[in-house]
Amino acid sequence: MKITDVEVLVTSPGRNFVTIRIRTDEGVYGIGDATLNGRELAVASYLRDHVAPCLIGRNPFQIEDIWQYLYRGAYWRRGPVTMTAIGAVDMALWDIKGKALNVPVYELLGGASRNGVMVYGHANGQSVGEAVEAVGRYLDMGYKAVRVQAGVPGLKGTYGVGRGELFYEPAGEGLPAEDAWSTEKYLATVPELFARVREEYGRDVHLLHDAHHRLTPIEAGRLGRELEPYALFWLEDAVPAEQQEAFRIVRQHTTTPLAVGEIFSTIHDATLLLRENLIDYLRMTVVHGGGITHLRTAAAYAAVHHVRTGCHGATDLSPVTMAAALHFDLSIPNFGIQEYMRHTAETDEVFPHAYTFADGYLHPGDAPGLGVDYRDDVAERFPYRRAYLPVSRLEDGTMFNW
Ligand code: GCO
Ligand code: MG
Repeated sequence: MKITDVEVLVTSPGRNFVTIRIRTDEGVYGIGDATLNGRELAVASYLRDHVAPCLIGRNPFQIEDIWQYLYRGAYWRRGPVTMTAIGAVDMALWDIKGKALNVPVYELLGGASRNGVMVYGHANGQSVGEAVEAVGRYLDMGYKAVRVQAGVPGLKGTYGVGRGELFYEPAGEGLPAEDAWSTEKYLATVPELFARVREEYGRDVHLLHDAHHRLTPIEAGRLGRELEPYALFWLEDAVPAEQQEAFRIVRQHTTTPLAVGEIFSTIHDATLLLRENLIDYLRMTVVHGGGITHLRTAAAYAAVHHVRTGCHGATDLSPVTMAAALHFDLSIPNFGIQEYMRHTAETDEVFPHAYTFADGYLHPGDAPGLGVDYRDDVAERFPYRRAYLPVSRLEDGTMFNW
């Protein structure tokens, strides 16, 4: 089998997605997600202008060799654009192999290690009261785990507070919106939020929270400690993770489990975190982490250090990534949890998929390959629109972390 054509497809059914479709001389094709939120066209060009010409004529079954070719062959290793592009190709190749051999991808990865993939949904509200109510709606839908975020009184546009009930979409059309931030105001709200949620719903539900890279190590230590009575499943992105050593301080101050990794592009972003047992969950996922091939390396390294996975699954990761993540999650030994933010109806129409939700669990389905398709006729109705994530400033105007 040989690769004959590589297409890079851009569509915006409510938000932008970049997709690669790799065709072969035997008629089998595979698709991969190449979406990098707010920088979509950089990856599209990387693939179209620099990667596609190198793939023509190659054997798509040589997934590892092609991965190494693109990673080592670029000379400029790592980085989100490069690793997202490699991730997209990798997903498409696993899809091709599964379809050609007529098995779902999880069978190629060693088979199912569990019956389903536990997911967490996103409950949020402008106020603590609204967020507490939103948790109830997720429990009614059968979720076993819920991430909870609430607006911070006095701040406009807090991270994690959505516009709709099931969808949270922070990217907006046009130039970046500006949010305001105050760590003091935020820290004064969060413990009360979790106290109220536990009071209302008891101990049986797993609760998660995302600090979205906003705290210093000592502030994160304090928040983690104040949340200990509410037994969180995890506190995510407590501090920006460029400096892995910072997690030593957080770890010394709290037993709240820590998760990080959605912006990591290779395992090299997490080696110290894992070696020193500074985290509990690694959040890398297939699209930004170099594909299924590299994520298996990352998960294996994490497993050695008692760390489980918790793959990123926000709306800016297309249904192709969701499917790839589910095949991966189902197969590995150290799976922890999977983030699940539902896509809009338009997105689901562009990407018909075999994965299904029941009783708090997702299953990738048993269609050959990844079990996701791409409908050009629908996608064409939604042309690309420039969109960015917001930026964030302190109340005095100082640029901060969004
Ligand atoms: C999450 C993430 C997202 C990111 C988004 C950026 O935990 O789901 O933090 O909300 O902000 O994926 O593109
Ligand atoms: Mg996050």
